[in-house]
Amino acid sequence: MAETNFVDYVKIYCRSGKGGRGSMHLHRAKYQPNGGPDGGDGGRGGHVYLRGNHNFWTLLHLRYERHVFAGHGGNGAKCCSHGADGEDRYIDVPPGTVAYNAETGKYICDVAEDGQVVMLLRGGRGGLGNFQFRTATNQAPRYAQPGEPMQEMMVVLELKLLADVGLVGFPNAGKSTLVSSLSAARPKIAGYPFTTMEPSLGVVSYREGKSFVMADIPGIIEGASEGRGLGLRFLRHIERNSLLLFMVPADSDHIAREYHILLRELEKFNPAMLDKHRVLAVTKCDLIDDELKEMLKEELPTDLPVIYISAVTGDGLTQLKDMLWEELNSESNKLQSVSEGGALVHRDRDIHLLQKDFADWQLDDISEGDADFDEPDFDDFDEDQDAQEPEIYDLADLEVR
Ligand SMILES: Nc1nc2c(ncn2[C@@H]2O[C@H](COP(=O)(O)OP(=O)(O)OP(=O)(O)O)[C@@H](O)[C@H]2O)c(=O)[nH]1
Ligand SMILES: [Mg+2]
Repeated sequence: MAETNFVDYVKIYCRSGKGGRGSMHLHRAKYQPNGGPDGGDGGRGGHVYLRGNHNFWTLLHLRYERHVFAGHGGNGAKCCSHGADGEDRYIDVPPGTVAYNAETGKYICDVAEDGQVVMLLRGGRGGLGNFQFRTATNQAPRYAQPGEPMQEMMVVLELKLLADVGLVGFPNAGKSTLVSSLSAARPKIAGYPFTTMEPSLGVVSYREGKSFVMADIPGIIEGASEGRGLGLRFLRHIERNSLLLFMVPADSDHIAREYHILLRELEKFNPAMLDKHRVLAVTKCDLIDDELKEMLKEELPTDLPVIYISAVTGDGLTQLKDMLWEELNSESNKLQSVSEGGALVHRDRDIHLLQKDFADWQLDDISEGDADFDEPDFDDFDEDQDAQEPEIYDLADLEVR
């Protein structure tokens, strides 16, 4: 199968820069043999940031850029010269990206808006030069500080699409057909299960130029939480939505039972999904007559609004739009609008699942084709260091002396 361009899940290795070391230097010049300490401070190491950028739709650009290294800070030098700060690195991600620590599964941050910048790893601080340590009683300190070490982390970035309404249903429920009839999106539609393999968005226009976004995701089957079908991986794309539209075909055996199976699978994925507003659409109602519709009414769930629709004949689509718009704008839903991040509760990822997802991703890969990863020895890190190799101490040691 051709590889898809929709990449919503990547693992990258990030490393901030280490701080440059402070210089230990004593000034000497003509007629000034004991010029005093003049060793400058080291520069700070570069930070690694995540930055929301709406020009990106997926994480495809990060698929082949798996290592992000910020620059190291330059060392301090004589004449109180401050070392250069290391270059910061920005990882551009589409708004809606969430970062997790790949080794522990812990949630780190959420980049929900364009231009939002979040620091992922802090660069090491530069060490102080001996100029900073001069005192009345020690006028020629022969020590300087080393820079702080860098930080490194394996990060998993997950894209959670930003949409208002998420479609939930078994395969073949008619989800893609609904999106294509309500919006200009043209997802693939066919009469076999799992036609939709990757999520897509459609903008539904409503009255008076208003619109909302609908997310079509692959179908869910019973046991998806244990990995059946395409699993529940795609559910993260509707985690952020404030409204869920459940879709059950009219010709299914028992509508309420199917609805409860879907609900249970959502709960296993993230119990917070059940806090969202829900609407149930009984699809393909052109297949049944009015008499059967009346009979079916008895077996419908009663805890949410239900509507009969047919994407083929167009029955009920206007009422569905009205209903969705009303639910989206209801007072209780406004309290947890997407922009406020209230509709999403981030849970730490199960570390075993993360490891399984990236089983083929080895840390050894880093050494291949990445010369920078061979860590330079601290001493040959800066060649233009003063000719006289300084003795380096940590501040903690200094207090003991
Ligand atoms: N009669 C009738 N058939 C429909 C209707 N909506 C969809 N279908 C048919 O149902 C089949 C499945 O439709 P899809 O839209 O691909 O279903 P899906 O829920 O996106 O399925 P997956 O992508 O596999 O999860 C197609 O053959 C559609 O033509 C409807 O309102 N009436
Ligand atoms: Mg589909």
